[in-house]
Parts: sequence; C-alpha cells; structure tokens
Amino acid sequence: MSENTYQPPKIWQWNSQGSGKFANINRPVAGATHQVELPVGKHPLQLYSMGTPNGVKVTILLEELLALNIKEAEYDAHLINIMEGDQFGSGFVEVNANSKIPALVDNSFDQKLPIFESGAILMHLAERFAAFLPTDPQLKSQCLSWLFWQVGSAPYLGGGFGHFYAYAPEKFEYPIERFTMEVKRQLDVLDRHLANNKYMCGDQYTIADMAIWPWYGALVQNKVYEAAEFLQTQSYKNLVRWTEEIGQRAAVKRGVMVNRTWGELNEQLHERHDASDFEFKTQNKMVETEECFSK
Ligand SMILES: N[C@@H](CCC(=O)N[C@@H](CS)C(=O)NCC(=O)O)C(=O)O
Repeated sequence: MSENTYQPPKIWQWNSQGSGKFANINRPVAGATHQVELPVGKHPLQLYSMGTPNGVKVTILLEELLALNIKEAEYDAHLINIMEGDQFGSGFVEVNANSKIPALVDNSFDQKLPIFESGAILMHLAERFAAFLPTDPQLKSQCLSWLFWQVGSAPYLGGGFGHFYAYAPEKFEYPIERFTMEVKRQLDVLDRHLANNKYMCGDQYTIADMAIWPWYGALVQNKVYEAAEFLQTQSYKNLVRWTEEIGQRAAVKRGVMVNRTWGELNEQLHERHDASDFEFKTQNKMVETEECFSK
C-alpha cells in the first residue's frame, strides 16, 4: 500500500490552487464565471463541444446521418475549450446548466430546443431522423440499455481509472486497484456481448455503438490514458474486432476530427461549419494559410 498521511478535515474547504491536470477548471460551485454569448452558425443544428470521447459520440452520429444523405443533419460545430473554461461562459451555461460538453441547440422548431447530456442528444437526433435507433421493441430496448450503460459506466473509466492512472499528480495504489478492477470487468462485459453480436444491438449499428466506441474503442487503440498494455486490452478479442470495424467507417473518421485540438494537425478540425471543412480547414491547412499571410 502507498504511504499516505492525509486525514480529511472536519469541514472541507476549497483550495483553488489544487494540483492535478484539471485543477484550473474544477470548482465546487455551478453557474457562469463570465458573460459571453454563444456563436450561431447557418445550420439548424448548433453543436457546442470539444473532440473528447463524449463530444465525439455526437459528431460521429451527425456524420453518419449526413452519410445517409440526410441533409437536415447539417450542423455547425463550435469549439468549447473546456481546458480554458469556455464551459463556464454564460451562453453555454444557459444551454447546459451542468457546464459540460457536448451541448446542442436544435433550431428546427418554433422555439429553440437546447439539449445536453450526450445520451439525450444521441436519442434526440436518432428519433428526429429515424436512424440508428431500432424501431423493433426488443432491439430498441437493447439499444437504449447499452446507451445508458455507457453513460453510467464511463465515469468509472474516465473519472475513476483514467484520472488516477494517468492524471493524478501522484500514483496511489488503492484507487488504481479499485478502478482497474471495475474497468477490466466492463471490458469483459463488452467482450462477452460482442462474442455473439456483430454490434451492441445484434446486426444493427446504432447509437449504442456510437456512444461506447469513443471510450472503450479509444482504450483498446491506446488513444486514451496510455493504458492498453496495463489493461491488456488486446486480450479482449471480440472488442478488438468491433473497435477496428467501427474505426474504419468514413463517418467515424470524420467525426473524431471535429472540435479536436490535439494530435496530428491534419486530424484536427477545430470548428466545422461545412462538409468541405474536412478538406480545407484542418489545422495543417490553417497553419499553411497563416504562414501565407505572414509572408
Ligand atoms: N454525462 C455527460 C458527461 C459530459 C462530460 O463529462 N464532459 C466533459 C468532457 S468529456 C466536460 O465537459 N468536462 C468539463 C468540466 O468538467 O468542467 C455526457 O455524457 O454528456
């Protein structure tokens, strides 16, 4: 066991100078910290997000809807940089009182329709466009069960395992043991299910896959927390098969680029306002353009 002398005080006090990767954005109170309106683009769907696993769920679905030629799914994706505190701007808080990305405003109705929580956004879009959510009651309940499983399970993976394994300023055995146990169990849950199912809902690729892939697929591909070896993710063969298959979809490849501000420059599309942005506005192209202007 790690040596640890910490004793919780009688009453907790906020140390705003706290350590750790997210110390500058973590706060014990809700609400806006500054006044700023959200930008609004030309399409009915306005997404306010960042290319994290929760954000990517929605951009994958939007790109999949567009790949089905559903033109009404055209969208503007505005960057909310959570590391710089954009989620605490007054305009964002009006759309999502919980100050977390992703948030969507659907302007297709008489009144603007704000919606937050990735699972709720996926359901809204799938129902509105009658796609990627089965209508058969058996399959629909399976799809929604897995969708809600993901939303309930991800905090153990991200806030629990990922935080203590990759981000905490010191390594502590107790939380790493606890959350590794749970994440390995979750990986086994998925692997056993995918042994008998092509996708999370039998043969149909649905919003359940789009919710689970950005988290557990990224873990398998060693794209989050650098924990693939530690967790031996390659041993979950069915999960690996499913991860690779979904990763090859063109819409998924586009979805993961949107609102992404790290990694290879040609894989970062900070804002997406048009389908052509994937070709002309990735960061490698933006840098080239800036270089042109500075000459
Ligand atoms: N349950 C929420 C979780 C959203 C969430 O945790 N978003 C993170 C990024 S992945 C965030 O915005 N964090 C900013 C913060 O905590 O201040 C959902 O599924 O939409």
